[in-house]
Amino acid sequence: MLLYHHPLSANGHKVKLLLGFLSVSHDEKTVDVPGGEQFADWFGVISDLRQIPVLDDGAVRIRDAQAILIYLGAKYDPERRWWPTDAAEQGIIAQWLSFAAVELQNGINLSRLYFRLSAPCDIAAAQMQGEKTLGVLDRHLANKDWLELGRPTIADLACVTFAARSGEAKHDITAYPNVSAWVERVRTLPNFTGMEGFA
Ligand SMILES: N[C@@H](CCC(=O)N[C@@H](CS)C(=O)NCC(=O)O)C(=O)O
Repeated sequence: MLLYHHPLSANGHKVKLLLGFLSVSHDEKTVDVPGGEQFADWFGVISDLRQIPVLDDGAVRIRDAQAILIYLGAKYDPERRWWPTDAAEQGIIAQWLSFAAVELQNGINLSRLYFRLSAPCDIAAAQMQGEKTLGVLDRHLANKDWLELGRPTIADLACVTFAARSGEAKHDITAYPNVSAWVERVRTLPNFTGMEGFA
């Protein structure tokens, strides 16, 4: 199994979290996205979207962090704790996968890329979106340890790295105490895999 990623990628980190929690052995290849390596000819063969993360598991190659979380949770977790089999439980978890890919990506993650890598974006809109999503998470996590099902699932993994790195996006996570406590809860799970600023 080979994961294409970059150490600063929050989307890549989500996948590394689950690989670690499930103790799935794998190799990693860094794609120098800040340096533009995603536009190299060789990577176009790996991903037509030219984005990381991509997981190559021999018979299958999958792009998109959320899709990869589903695949790993279905294939490498025999107890199906991270990605359950029940339709209703899958539906409520999928809400958060979508929230991660749309609302969190277009808010906190865009702001991160703007402040860290000078990526062009409407920073005022991204910041407003970031505050909105942190508020949604904070209200949802009041009196809850985990996003759904009373235990950690791929819903938490899809969302938590963006929240943990929200300081880099110039959001004040201390204004969201339920989010701060949840980030810490994930960070202290056994076999947690860290990244810069979330270690
Ligand atoms: N929907 C994708 C988004 C992936 C994404 O935005 N990847 C970024 C790095 S975190 C990337 O590869 N950007 C390079 C580019 O778009 O040129 C996912 O959730 O994995």
